[in-house]
Amino acid sequence: MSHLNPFADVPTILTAEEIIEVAHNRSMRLSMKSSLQMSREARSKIREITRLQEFTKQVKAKITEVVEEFPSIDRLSPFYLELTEILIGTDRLKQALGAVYNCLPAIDEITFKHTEALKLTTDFRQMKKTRSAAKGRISSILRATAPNLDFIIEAKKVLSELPGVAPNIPSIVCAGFPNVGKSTLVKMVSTAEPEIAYYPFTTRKLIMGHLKVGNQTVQIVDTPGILDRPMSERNDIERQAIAALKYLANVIIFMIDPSEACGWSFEQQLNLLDEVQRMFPLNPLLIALNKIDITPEPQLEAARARLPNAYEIVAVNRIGVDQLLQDALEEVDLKPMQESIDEYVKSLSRK
Ligand SMILES: Nc1nc2c(ncn2[C@@H]2O[C@H](COP(=O)(O)OP(=O)(O)O)[C@@H](O)[C@H]2O)c(=O)[nH]1
Ligand SMILES: [Mg+2]
Repeated sequence: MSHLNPFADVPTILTAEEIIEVAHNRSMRLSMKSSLQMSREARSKIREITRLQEFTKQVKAKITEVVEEFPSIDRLSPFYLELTEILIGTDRLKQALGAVYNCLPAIDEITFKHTEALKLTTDFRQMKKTRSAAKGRISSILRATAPNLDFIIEAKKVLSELPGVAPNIPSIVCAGFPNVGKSTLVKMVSTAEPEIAYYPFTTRKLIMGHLKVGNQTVQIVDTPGILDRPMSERNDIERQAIAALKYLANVIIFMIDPSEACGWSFEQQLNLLDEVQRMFPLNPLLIALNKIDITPEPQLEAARARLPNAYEIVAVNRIGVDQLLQDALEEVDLKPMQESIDEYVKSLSRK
């Protein structure tokens, strides 16, 4: 799934010092084939010009690669855009990328001027000095933008660890307290072993399963540690990152264990349901009462009375599960999705 994350394929980005070192080594390793008839001066001149140009070529290639291989911020899908904003800051990131790119004209100019100077020099010691001076000045430009490169490197590291989600496949997100049966449901309905992806906070994971409902592929996402405890226990960044799930969740299935075997009271579970509903006011949400096989009748009756529209399922035995999924999928509005697919296809032809 990692290829679905637009940041996963960004090649390794070098620090300013690494770029300088690579470019230096390449330029000094050049072996010059020069004719024996050439004077020492002429040989020296060719050598120093070639070295300088190779140095510049390497530096520019590395810089250009950073900017061109980095996903265009403006074309990110809303899920990644919002997480980039929360975790990195899109303005700061754009500014860093722009600053790195803006080094190019100055580097060209230094190279041009020093190459012209080299052409006019007749003293071969002076040639070496001129070449060295040019490399020094280019290195200074790189060092001045080192904090930008470091920032981009860090951003890439953080963003490439985000889960890979397919923006155009309907997604069902499971929420509910620990042990209510979310993983059981996801494993039960997924056609293959669900994949695990890390969510912004190192200990949080998204578990992504895939299934077919009719002829439609759907992703189902289990969110251990994410939507399973009260929001009041969370810091701002965590809350925001969780809110980014609104772009992912075409439907939320909120699971409740009325048997309370999970270790949480029915009341506690209703409170979390309320919070999740307030957190995702626009996402359709279906409520599933799970473990009805072990729920005593009075408790089940009480749950039904409070949640008359809830589905009743036994995730371990797949009882009621297929109806729940079918109805969940009906909540997914496929039209906007088709529009975003069209938009994506159009953006490809604009590229
Ligand atoms: N009796 C019964 N046990 C269930 C059912 N669904 C899940 N469980 C059990 O509940 C426990 C917690 O389930 P799990 O899927 O890990 O919960 P999660 O923490 O929400 O992912 C496991 O021991 C499951 O086997 C069910 O429908 N009936
Ligand atoms: Mg689980």
